[in-house]
Amino acid sequence: MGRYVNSDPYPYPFNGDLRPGNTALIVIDMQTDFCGEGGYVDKMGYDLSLTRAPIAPLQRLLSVMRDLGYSILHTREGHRPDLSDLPENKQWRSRQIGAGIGDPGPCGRILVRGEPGWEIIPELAPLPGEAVIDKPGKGAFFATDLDLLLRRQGVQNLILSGITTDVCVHTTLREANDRGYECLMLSDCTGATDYGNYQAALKMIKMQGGVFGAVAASADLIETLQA
Ligand code: C5J
Repeated sequence: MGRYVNSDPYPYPFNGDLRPGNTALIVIDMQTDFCGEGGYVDKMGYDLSLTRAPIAPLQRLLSVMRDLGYSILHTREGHRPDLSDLPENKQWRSRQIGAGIGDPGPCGRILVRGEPGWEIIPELAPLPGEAVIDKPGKGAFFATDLDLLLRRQGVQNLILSGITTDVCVHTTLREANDRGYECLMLSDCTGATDYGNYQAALKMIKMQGGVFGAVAASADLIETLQA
């Protein structure tokens, strides 16, 4: 029997074992720096509507998954105020496009922990008890305790959302895939600074029979969870 989501290129999860005890939603980097006015992405000159697109679908999904008792985790990309965990080349590259990590901006120092721009946007604020993973890099598994938390909870299925699809979400997806997690990317709950990259990032997941997992719309996930 099993429970499956109507997803592409195969019904998710591969084994039909989808339940609160083994499934978590991770909401990646929904911070002002990535989708708010005056933040890092705004300073680089990108169209904020692309990275804000997932907000409303995520609000609906969070409400459903919280009610059904699914595990929810959030991540924040950011660096220590003394920048001791900021690779020199990462800072140099960000300065090339006029949004230097650690430099002052309209939302405080860019991508620095504790600054207003680094906070998760209020629309998607974590609830008490939901884990928040602070990460210095793109991937949420690098230099964090995410894997430990997921394994302690018995999570096998990881549902990915957040921004940006082609950078932090994809890096996390790839890290999760290599660790054996069964991954689902939600197409309407993620966004990128470049629409072509967003489309390509989703396409990459589905190639080779689902080389990184599967892709679904949140409505299809919700339909399965509520059935
Ligand atoms: C980036 C992210 N784009 N959250 N970070 O630097 O995708």
